[in-house]
Amino acid sequence: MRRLTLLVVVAALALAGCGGDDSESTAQSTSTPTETATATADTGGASSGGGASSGGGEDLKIAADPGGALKFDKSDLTAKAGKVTITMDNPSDLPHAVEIEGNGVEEEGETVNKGGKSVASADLKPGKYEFYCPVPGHKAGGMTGTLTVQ
Ligand SMILES: [Cu+2]
Repeated sequence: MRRLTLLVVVAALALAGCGGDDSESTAQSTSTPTETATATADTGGASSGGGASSGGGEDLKIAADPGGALKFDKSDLTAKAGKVTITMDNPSDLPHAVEIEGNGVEEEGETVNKGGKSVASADLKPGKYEFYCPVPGHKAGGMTGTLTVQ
């Protein structure tokens, strides 16, 4: 009986511990927009230069493979809901562009040659989107990735 009681106490303590963690993480995920914004800004802030400071949204930067491979330097992007802009640098000898597509959105940037920048911008709600190079054959060749909007 004593052992049982001990076990119960230990279990209760463990549960209490878990419960505390749970409510904390729940509070974080459902917290104020300010807190969420701060958390996301940490990942995007370094490259966006503070462009995402007001009204949500995010400025994202990617680049085509400089060696001419059919890929971007990133295959996963994350942004806050709002006006999301993807700017793609093209350091390769092939023409490339960037397009955002998904959930009824389709925004295609200009196709640019070496040294150019292709920009696609759209007002995005939370969800999963695709970004890819719309130059024929390039998406199929691997020039594609996932954009997650939170
Ligand atoms: Cu391309």
